[in-house]
Amino acid sequence: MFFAKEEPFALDIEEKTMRELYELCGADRELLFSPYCWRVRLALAHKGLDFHSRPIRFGEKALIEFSGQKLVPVLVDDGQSVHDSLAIFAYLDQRYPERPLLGDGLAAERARLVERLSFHMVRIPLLKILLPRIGQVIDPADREYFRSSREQMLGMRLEDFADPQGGERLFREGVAPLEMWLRDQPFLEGQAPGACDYLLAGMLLWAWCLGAQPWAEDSALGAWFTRIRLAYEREHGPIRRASF
Ligand SMILES: N[C@@H](CCC(=O)N[C@@H](CS)C(=O)NCC(=O)O)C(=O)O
Repeated sequence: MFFAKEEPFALDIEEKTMRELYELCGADRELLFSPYCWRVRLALAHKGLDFHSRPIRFGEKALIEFSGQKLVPVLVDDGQSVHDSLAIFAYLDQRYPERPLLGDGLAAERARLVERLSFHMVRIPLLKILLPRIGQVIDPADREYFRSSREQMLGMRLEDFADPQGGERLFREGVAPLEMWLRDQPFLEGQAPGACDYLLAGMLLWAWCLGAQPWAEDSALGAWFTRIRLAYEREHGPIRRASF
């Protein structure tokens, strides 16, 4: 199991087939590059829960209409559909209480704060770096939708927002407090990883899958990320990475 000392749950075939994760993929269906979907993959690995992957492209969102909204990840577990990465963490804790992700109410609120902070300190800088790469890995049929939806979201042309060098600088500034934090302990949550680790590691996996790594391998953050990635890969095999 993923970092825990105990053995994984014994999952029978029936239980595995009941669980599905709808997640975003590129033209290459094995290239999964959504930070939010990676969070959920890491959370499922933490719980030792297996699932069937349902990779979907931007143009295939009709496949998640049943969830009543338009974003992935969507987890379907035991006939129940849950969307939004943090809501999925909460659902998993409630349904599978062993090896908590969020923990009690106060801890869950703290994770929400980390989510908000990581949105501005990590997601925006990474988006500046990754936008041109995303444009290249998605299905060509999705490019127009990607451009118009993101330009509307950002309020500017993609070319004006994308700035790989500026993004790297902003990223380094954004993660500086985390770098210091991780010099004192192996995980953001202490001696073992929890929701905050996965919320942030999902963001870094987004960059990593798209062939970018704006952190130094030998930094405390780099070592933390590699620990989480290798633990995941030991259980689930190598993560598909785009090369540019
Ligand atoms: N708050 C949501 C955000 C989910 C989200 O933004 N998903 C993106 C993929 S990274 C998506 O589905 N985009 C589809 C689209 O923009 O059409 C979460 O944490 O799960």
